[in-house]
Amino acid sequence: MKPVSLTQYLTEERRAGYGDTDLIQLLEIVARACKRIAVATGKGALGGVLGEAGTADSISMNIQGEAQKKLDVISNEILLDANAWGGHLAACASEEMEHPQQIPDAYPRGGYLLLFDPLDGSSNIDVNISVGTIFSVLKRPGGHRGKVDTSEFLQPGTNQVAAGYVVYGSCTLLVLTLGHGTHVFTLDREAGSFILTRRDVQIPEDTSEFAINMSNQRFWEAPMQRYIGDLLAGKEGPRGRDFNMRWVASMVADVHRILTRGGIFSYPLDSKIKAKGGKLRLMYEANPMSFIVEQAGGAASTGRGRIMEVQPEGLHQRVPVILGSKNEVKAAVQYHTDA
Ligand code: AHM
Ligand code: MG
Repeated sequence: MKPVSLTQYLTEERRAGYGDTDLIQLLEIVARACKRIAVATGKGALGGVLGEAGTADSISMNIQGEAQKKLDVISNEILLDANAWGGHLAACASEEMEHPQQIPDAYPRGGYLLLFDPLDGSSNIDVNISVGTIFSVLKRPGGHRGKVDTSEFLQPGTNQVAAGYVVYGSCTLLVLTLGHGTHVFTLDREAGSFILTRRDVQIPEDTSEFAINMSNQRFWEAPMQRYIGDLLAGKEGPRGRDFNMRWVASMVADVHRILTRGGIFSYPLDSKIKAKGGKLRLMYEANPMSFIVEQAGGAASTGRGRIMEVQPEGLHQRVPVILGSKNEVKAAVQYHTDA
């Protein structure tokens, strides 16, 4: 079979009625920007991209109160620059910036809103472990013109028209959904184009593998303590089988493993982060990943409800996350319901 490029795939999607020309152009521009991030990431120490942003005396902090890595800043700038001029966007919002970035007055303003975590898994940059970019696309609410207000971004995940992530790993992968199936594209580094390598990914419904940061165990709420306790009890416990554990600490890599062979991923609420509402960000991480996982036959919940139905109250809102193989997510949620 002839290889299908991202451009061909998107063109065929548009012909089939999924997405318009502006959305297709927007996704192509995001993919192109991610290729530049892949190049920057791949240079490592040779490109001077490792380490913290800012100076030794004053490390640069983002709106989340986290120290920014050089590659966080570079990736954010690449995505902003690439998306400024196309005429398909009304504004961008980024995990790294307090307020949305308006489209410069020199360019036309379009009807879409783009949200992204420019470099997910920042703590893994300097140790050569996979990192990634996560993005989500919404439509600007009808009737709005001029500068975009933050409130226009505050739409539930069910409103997403597209979402994706790119993993900068041993190979560079783009995983994308436009709302009918989740598809994987691999970057052909010689040709410089993304090629469709898995159509309609299906996450196995059952799994014996979980991903969670176990060092937080004593801080979790009771239902999560009980659920993971039962997994750890293995064959002799109530689940009657042994479970394996993985934790990359790059959500893109952990979710990609689940897309490939199944599994459950969780970053639950714990007493250290309770005031913040969770660790992962609803708009930049939880919603796009939930859309991708649901479109691959998986499930995504806060433990109390479907992530994509959470009504956002702030751009940088955080939520507890449980996602992956459908039946296992259901089992984990049941512990919360019982409580
Ligand atoms: P980041 O966007 O600042 O990199 O933070 C998100 C990351 C996720 O990729 C990952 O699942 C989680 O934080 C890891 O957290 P921890 O270091 O607490 O295990
Ligand atoms: Mg992140």
